[in-house]
Amino acid sequence: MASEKEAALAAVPSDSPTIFDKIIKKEIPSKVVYEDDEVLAFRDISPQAPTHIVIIPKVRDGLTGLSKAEERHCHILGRLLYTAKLVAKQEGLEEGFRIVINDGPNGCQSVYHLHVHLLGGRQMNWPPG
Ligand code: DGP
Repeated sequence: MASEKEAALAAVPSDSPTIFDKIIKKEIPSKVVYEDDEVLAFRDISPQAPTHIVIIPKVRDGLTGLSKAEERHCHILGRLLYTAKLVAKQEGLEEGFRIVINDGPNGCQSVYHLHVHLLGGRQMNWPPG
């Protein structure tokens, strides 16, 4: 399996449907930990921490990545972060957690459907790699 960095460098930024559309439609299985009308949160297939959850908007609406955000996206951006807080509590991450949004090739983004990574369950380092 390619490393996350290799996958990111091989990914072509585009507006085409992604694997996350299939996860939203339940066409492929995922371990969903939270779902509402706007947001879906599921366990990352390649966890980088004991708890690693991906939080996505169910409707992409042009948000292939954070760099494409416009004023109209402020509501869903807030929902994504608030969901991260809810899920962190649900997962018992009382000692803290990290939120990551990768953007573009330099940011190591491999799936062009905006998503928030929620990582926890271990001591993080700084600076990140
Ligand atoms: P990023 O590199 O920031 O674009 O993160 C994309 C994440 O999506 C990466 O950590 C792995 C995860 N991922 C990719 N495909 C699947 C999948 O089919 N199922 C699940 N659960 N996660 C996936």
